[in-house]
Amino acid sequence: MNRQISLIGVPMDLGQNRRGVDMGPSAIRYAGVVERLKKLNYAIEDLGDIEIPNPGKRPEDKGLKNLHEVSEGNIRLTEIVDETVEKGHFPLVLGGDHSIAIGSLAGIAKHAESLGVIWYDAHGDLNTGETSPSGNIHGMPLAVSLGLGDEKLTQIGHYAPKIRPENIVIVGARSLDDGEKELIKEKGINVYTMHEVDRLGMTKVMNDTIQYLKDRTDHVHLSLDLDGLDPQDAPGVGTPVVGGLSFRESHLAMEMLAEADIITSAEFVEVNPILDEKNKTASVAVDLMGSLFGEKLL
Ligand code: 6HN
Ligand code: MN
Ligand code: MN
Ligand code: MN
Repeated sequence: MNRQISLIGVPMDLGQNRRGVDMGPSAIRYAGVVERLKKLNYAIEDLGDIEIPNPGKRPEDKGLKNLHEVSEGNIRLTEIVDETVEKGHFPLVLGGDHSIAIGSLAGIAKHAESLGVIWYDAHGDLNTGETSPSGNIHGMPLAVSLGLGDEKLTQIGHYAPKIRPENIVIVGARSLDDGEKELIKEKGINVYTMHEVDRLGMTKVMNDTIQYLKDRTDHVHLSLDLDGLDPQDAPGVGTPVVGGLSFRESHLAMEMLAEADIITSAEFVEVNPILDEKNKTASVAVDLMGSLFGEKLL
């Protein structure tokens, strides 16, 4: 594992409707992320929070809420992630809503021949303006990274697409919109829904995912949406869905990724302290980061 980590806070809440997720980076810092990773002997550089524009009053662009502001914020994030990878550091991005994966992936993808992505989420985030039931851009970042959707998003970094559909593995899905299901079938995207996780067990799901991505990619980005976990374990999220991955399954997944040593960048998103219970969800995020970066029980 890269021993130098750059923390990048992204107080973005314009990709969805619930206020408060812009405080996610503060909540995660408060839960002790820096101390936790330092204890594991990493050199941590905290770059602070990037500036997110205030929501504009202009009418919604083609049904995409706050399109201009989400685009601007992601352009900034792209630059910082790009510089971080350039100087040889591991970018650890703290959200903010999941629309920020657009910028994370745009910043990383130019450094990879074949970028892999593990999308740990209750949702597919594969909507476009046409298929979205909400107009919320946090439901679109994976489609955007495939080059689908509004140019203000797909052309960030001045190239598209950022990833190939066969290099994506979604884990934990249990709420997919009709258009997303069609896209998954059309593009042959790998999805371990909760059904597969229950049938196969997390050990097999992660073993297969790791082997699959090892064989075909040179960088792997972990995009972990806290709503991938069950709301009992991670209540502080804006779009909770029952029947999710447990704290234990998630730890196992992170430990297996640490052991395989394949993750080269990561983001933890959708932590909303306003909806949380005593910073529980931010603490879970930090616990999972501990495991991802090599913490062991014994
Ligand atoms: N997230 N599929 C729904 C939508 O509005 O597109 C929910 C998206 C949730 C997105 O949790 O990152
Ligand atoms: Mn705000
Ligand atoms: Mn998501
Ligand atoms: Mn989600």
